[in-house]
Amino acid sequence: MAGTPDILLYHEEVSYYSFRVRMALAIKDLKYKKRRVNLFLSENLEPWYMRLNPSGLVPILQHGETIVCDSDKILRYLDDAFPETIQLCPDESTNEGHMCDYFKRLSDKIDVHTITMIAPRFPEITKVKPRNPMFANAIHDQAPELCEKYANDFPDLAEAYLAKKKLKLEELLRLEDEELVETAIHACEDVMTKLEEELARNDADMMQDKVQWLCGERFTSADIYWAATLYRLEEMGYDDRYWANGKRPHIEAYYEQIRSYDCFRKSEPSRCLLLMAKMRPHLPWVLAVGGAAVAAGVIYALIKSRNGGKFPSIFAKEKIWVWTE
Ligand SMILES: N[C@@H](CCC(=O)N[C@@H](CS)C(=O)NCC(=O)O)C(=O)O
Repeated sequence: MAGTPDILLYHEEVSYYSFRVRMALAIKDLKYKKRRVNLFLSENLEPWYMRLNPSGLVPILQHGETIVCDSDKILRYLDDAFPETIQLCPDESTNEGHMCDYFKRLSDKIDVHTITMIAPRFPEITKVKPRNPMFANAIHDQAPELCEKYANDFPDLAEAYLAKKKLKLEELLRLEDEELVETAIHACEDVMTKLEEELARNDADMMQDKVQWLCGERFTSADIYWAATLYRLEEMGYDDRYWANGKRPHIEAYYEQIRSYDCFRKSEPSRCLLLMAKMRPHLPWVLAVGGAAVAAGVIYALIKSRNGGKFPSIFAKEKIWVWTE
């Protein structure tokens, strides 16, 4: 593995933008350390993090003394800082560079935030069922108050906290915005149609035996953008609506190709975390059944030990499982 160990990625496992950066680091085969910033516990609002990135957003890449915020800037930085690694952002003056920019902007037309955080509240509009339940309560209604408190407690960060508080209040107001969800869902449909057309055109141009990515033979940052976008749409249950089962066969095939790319698999959010999130609503049942099983085990062991290592049969003639005290 190439690279330097003094790279530290502040990220959230399930964050869309963090996924982009993890993928870039995997493709570049760069060794790095990770520090999870738990957005579900508002760790990104803690002063130590706001000092690193006053916008309180993940991811951040720290390379030695250099701190880079924003996934797109990080991708570009990694190309510049490690020119010997696979380059992901082609020169903007080339045809490949134009295409890369075009596909990235196309992906950014999808309102991922609304689709992830707000749309699940309106299943009658989306007509889909999220596979990842983690986002259901991801917007904290306490966040504005927390920002206010931190603004008072840490005057050096007051400006950043008050700006964040304003954004968090706006975010809360959008929670009930049905129209916003309608717009996001339909805009996404249009973007998918456009992507399908572009991929069909690429397919027609495709040279035999050559893997075709969005901008040609090379995997670029445009593919990273789309890998993260299609993954998120799938997590939120939109694959059936937008591309699966032959609906948009070129997107289906392209996503299949992405999914089988080992750098994608290495960078996916932890399965264990997702499983835990899925189990969470059933936690009372899991605890009750688990607790009952443990209690039964203890009683069984106790009875056995009191009866010389044997568990009495319920058909036994004599009653042998008596307490000896
Ligand atoms: N433009 C930024 C966006 C980063 C972003 O929105 N991150 C989200 C997680 S996917 C976040 O940190 N949200 C926390 C918050 O809004 O307070 C990038 O590309 O890195």
